[in-house]
Amino acid sequence: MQGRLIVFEGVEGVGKTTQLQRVHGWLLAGKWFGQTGEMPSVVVTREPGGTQLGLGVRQLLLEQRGQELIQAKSELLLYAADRAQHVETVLKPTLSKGAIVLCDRFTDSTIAYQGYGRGLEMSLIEQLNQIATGGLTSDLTLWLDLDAEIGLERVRQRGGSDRIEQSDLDFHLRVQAGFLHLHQRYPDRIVRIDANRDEAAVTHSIQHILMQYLDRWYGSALN
Ligand code: T5A
Repeated sequence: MQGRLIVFEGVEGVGKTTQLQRVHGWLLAGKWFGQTGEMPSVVVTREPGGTQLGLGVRQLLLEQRGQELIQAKSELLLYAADRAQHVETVLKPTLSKGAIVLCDRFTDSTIAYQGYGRGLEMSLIEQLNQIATGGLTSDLTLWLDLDAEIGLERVRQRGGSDRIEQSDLDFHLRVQAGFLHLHQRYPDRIVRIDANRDEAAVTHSIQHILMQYLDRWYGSALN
């Protein structure tokens, strides 16, 4: 059976990584799955940086390097290169074995950040996403919705902002608007989660949504 790709998206500091780890633990504990049959394995990955090549690309993208500004098109192409490697060497093989893949960011980040944020042409981004993914899309994207300013404040409190986090507030507000538009365009694939609550409340909402999708996908195998 083909696996399922579940993606976590949102603005900076929205709590994706925290929630992805909680969901990982919950899925592994297996209470959602029935006693019969073999539970799918669960794999965690991320973009950028889900491969060896991707780790190098992630450094290039996120570290502040001297005075040279990375151009928007160069940035877009680096994300696409990271994704092409990730899809071919991690996502496709893992999904073909039937695993549930939890991925921190995917194609919708490129639309929100490089499209809405940087203002690059959407047709160019969609073309590159298509080339990098070969048409692979998420089965479910959990969009953690939080005011960009609150997310940036969380990042500040944690300490150590990266190159993209250091962009001005208007950029982050455009990214946030981008995620809202994507959710409105694909309401079944991109589900909104109110991330302006404590971690446990956010996890609870995610589990509620996930149960509906897991039921659709695995039906009678569920508890
Ligand atoms: N990017 C990525 C593009 O521009 N284009 C693309 O195509 C792709 C794929 C990647 C960067 O690249 C950009 C987007 C990003 O700028 P990243 O590391 O994946 O970098 O993304 P970040 O959003 O920067 O990851 P962060 O780790 O900073 O944020 P998370 O994962 O959303 O948040 P998390 O879980 O680490 O939590 C942040 C802080 O908030 C606290 C946590 O304890 C932590 O201190 N927190 C909460 N506080 C209060 N209430 C809650 N509910 C909380 N949940 C977490």
